[in-house]
Amino acid sequence: MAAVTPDKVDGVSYDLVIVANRLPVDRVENADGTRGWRTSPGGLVTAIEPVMRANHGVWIGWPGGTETDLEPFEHDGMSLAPMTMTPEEIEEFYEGFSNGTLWPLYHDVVGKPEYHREWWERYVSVNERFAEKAAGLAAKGATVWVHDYQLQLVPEMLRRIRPDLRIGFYLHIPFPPAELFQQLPWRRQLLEGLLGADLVGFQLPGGAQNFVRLVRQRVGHRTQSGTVFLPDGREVRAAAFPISIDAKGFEELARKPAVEKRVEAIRTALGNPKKIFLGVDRLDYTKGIYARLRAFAELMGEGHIDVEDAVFVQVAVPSREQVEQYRILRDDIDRLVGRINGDHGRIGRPAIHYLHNSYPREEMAAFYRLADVMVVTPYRDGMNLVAKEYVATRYEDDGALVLSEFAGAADELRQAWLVNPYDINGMKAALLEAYRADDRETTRRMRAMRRQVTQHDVVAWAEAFMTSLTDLDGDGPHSTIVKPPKR
Ligand code: GDG
Repeated sequence: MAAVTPDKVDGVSYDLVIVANRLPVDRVENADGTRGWRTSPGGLVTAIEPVMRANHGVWIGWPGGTETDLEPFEHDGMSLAPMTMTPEEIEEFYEGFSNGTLWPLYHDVVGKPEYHREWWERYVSVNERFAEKAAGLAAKGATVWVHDYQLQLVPEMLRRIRPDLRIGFYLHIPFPPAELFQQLPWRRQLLEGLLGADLVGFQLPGGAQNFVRLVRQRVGHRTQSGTVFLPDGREVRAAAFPISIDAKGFEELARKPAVEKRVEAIRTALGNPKKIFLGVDRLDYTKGIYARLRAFAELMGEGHIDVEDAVFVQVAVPSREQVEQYRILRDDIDRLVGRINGDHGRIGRPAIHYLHNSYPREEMAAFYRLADVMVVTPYRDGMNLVAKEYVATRYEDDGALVLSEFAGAADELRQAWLVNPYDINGMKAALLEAYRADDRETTRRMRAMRRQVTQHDVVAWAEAFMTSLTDLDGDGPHSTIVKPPKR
């Protein structure tokens, strides 16, 4: 790996460096044919942007696509350093090792992980490029915050080049139990990659425990509760930092008159059903879309729910369409929706409104406001922000949430109707209960969940991680990370 002199690559150096697979912007084509950037919607940008601004930070990531002549640029007051990606890297690093190996393995092997040596080699080389880029942009003693499963080798690679840095890593998806993780032919390298960080953050305490146990068993380091003791005297902390959303922002959005108007327009277009069920997911096999639609259809078939009274709106956001498993899933769901509507729909009254599309944030808020029963039933999910967003928009303390026990969010949203997504009968019972629940019941539950989500928002999450990282004793002087002002 090339040696990089700190401080002066690209002429600028930064006290805070965010490293994530994706940049927080998407390419857009302006009306006059010129190309520009648009901040991508999402919790991570909302969380990290204030910390970036307060600290003269830079964000390193891939902007999507295969453009090669990308220079660092400023957007919306954020400094962004784009990483290029060749078609081979997209195929082997991104679609291959990240989404064909790690994603299914880390989600309880809900899909079958594939192990290919070429994919692994590409994962190593892309991680190396990210590490070198971060090494070049970080000021002396800077803090680097690396994100997610695509970049697990970066902490160790970065530390090798720049031992002066303070390095944090956060995993957005679950960290699997040892029994599954040990399938991975490169398990030791990944653990050692993560051990380059001073702090490794997980969604839930279980993830941190799985990691520490694996480090003890597979790498042989001494550990004590959440701390790993390395032979060179360095300590690595593993802990849980459940991610959240911009709860206030979502509520404000939901209260906009334009959104309220959209809610009424959509309700009318749906034929004013008494109750609306809603699912919003990336079209991913971990999200349990198929089973939930089947459960709903059976309730209709058995006469518990009438198509004149209720409708299910399922938004499935296109995702990873180049990956074979995702194409198969799409076909399966298309067929199922067709069958259910054929069996249970009437003229002008389909049982399921299926939307394979993505929408602006306002429209998302309108969907959430519209839903009497929100159905979030993943087989495994690191957190699931959709569940929290639904809660944030229900400012009248109404609406029912049916939530999988296997979503990280279930740890905090205890008052939801919690279900085991593998148990179709159990899911049917919960859907029916939520459908029939009276106002007192839904209000009692929603009020408690709203308290949780508003008090633990995404800014609190970022602050907790940063505070924990800066409080650790490191070697040598590190730059001070400033907390963003309170909203
Ligand atoms: C991973 C982990 C963890 C969706 N459709 C549209 C749209 N969205 C937004 C939602 C939400 C986000 O995308 C989806 O987040 P989730 O958490 O539900 O799921 P993943 O994408 O799988 O996220 C997950 C998360 O990382 C964060 O750590 O919670 O467990 O799997 O914010 O609102 N946004 C817009 N249009 C859409 O059509 N604007």
